Amino acid sequence: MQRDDFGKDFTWGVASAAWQIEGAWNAHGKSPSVWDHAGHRRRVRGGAKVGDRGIDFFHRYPEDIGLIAELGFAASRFSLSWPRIIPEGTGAPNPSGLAFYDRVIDTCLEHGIEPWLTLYHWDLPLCLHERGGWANRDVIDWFADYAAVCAEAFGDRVTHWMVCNEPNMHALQILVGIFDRFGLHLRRYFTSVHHLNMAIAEAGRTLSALLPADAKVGTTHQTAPMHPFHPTSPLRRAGHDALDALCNGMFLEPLGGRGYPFAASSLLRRYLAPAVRGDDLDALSHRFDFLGIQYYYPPHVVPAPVPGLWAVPSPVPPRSYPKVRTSLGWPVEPRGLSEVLRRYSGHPVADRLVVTENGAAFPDTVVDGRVHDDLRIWYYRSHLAEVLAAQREGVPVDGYFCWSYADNVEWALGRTPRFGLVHIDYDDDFRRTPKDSARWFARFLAGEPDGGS
Ligand code: GCO
Repeated sequence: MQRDDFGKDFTWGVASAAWQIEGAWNAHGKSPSVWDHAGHRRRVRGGAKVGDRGIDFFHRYPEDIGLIAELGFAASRFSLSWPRIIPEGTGAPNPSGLAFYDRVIDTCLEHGIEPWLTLYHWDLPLCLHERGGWANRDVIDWFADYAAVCAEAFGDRVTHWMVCNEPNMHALQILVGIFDRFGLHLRRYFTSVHHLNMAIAEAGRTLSALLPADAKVGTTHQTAPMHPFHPTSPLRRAGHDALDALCNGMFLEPLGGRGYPFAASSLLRRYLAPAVRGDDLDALSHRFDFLGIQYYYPPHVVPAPVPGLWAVPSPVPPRSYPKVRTSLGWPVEPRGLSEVLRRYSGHPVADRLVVTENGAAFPDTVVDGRVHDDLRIWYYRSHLAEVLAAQREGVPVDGYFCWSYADNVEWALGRTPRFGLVHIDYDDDFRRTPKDSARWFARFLAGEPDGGS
């Protein structure tokens, strides 16, 4: 396997998200986001300082972008922080927030790195959350206005845009009440899901209307193949269909113009249907230029007598499951990646697919200035082989972004899981050390077959 096998136009990049890397949570007029708030309430392992400092990308972006270029990547996917750009959530943008992203974008371009922008990677301005957040239907307009501000500010230099990162995972945070009261907030969850979907479609239209004709507007989704492993159970089919509808279908089917999969789950009929108004189903449908596929592992699913769900992800893996696990306990199952690529090939939401996140956390340590993360190299090689296999079968996938460029703050788990190609020493002024996997990528991207190993 070598770089050229993927084609000359294939985009090789790294991915990250504002709250996970930037720090400077209240610098130059930025207001708190829901994730700053969660950190301050100790809902992030390690407490407030972890999210507040990120990996200090706010100050070190020149070093980071320089390193991304040195490794040979051609693109960097990062997200814009809504509360940095519009501290009050709506209304006037903050000039110094915009200026920060101007500097980041310009530095990328100077290094020959194409910036791929995500508008929203979960850091809703806290002030909007206090007005009901995603459960308040006004959020559809708030979000479209924010999209318009970003398009006007950066559209002259940025070609690739992603509207929203993994709405399904963000909705789960709302479901369990991570931003306020823990519990199961079912009605708020399903209402928020509908508004997220409406906002994604509307912001997609806003971007396409305001950006130059050659701009490419996409959105990303966390895809997971559901593999129920009790083949004899009568609940198997119902459980598969309901879980798949709740994890995937209720997000992508309406965007693709196919409406909500109400038949698959009574929960959808009971809790989501009441949020749908008159022309919503038309407004939900929007064709994007590309769909960002994000894949980590296939959850193992077991039947459970929960009406409307009939199956739950199980913490106990079946015996047939792969033995290699990441430090989060996720099984390493590369074939799942080609499976989801095949599945979304030809989906009406977009013609093109891009793997916008894939990667793994392992317990890395620095020894004599090196991090020997052979497992991560193996992880990337085996997943890239699946991308290539899918492409050879005709799946229109033309890009791959590693999660992540550097170790960073993993949502509720803080600094513990290390997902980076570059190691961050939190005890030594955030010192950056490229791991062996970064060196492997550098060789691979320079054209060495199989990264020279
Ligand atoms: C997600 C996010 C990333 C995560 C990564 C590892 O997929 O949850 O987009 O921000 O950090 O996936 O869990």
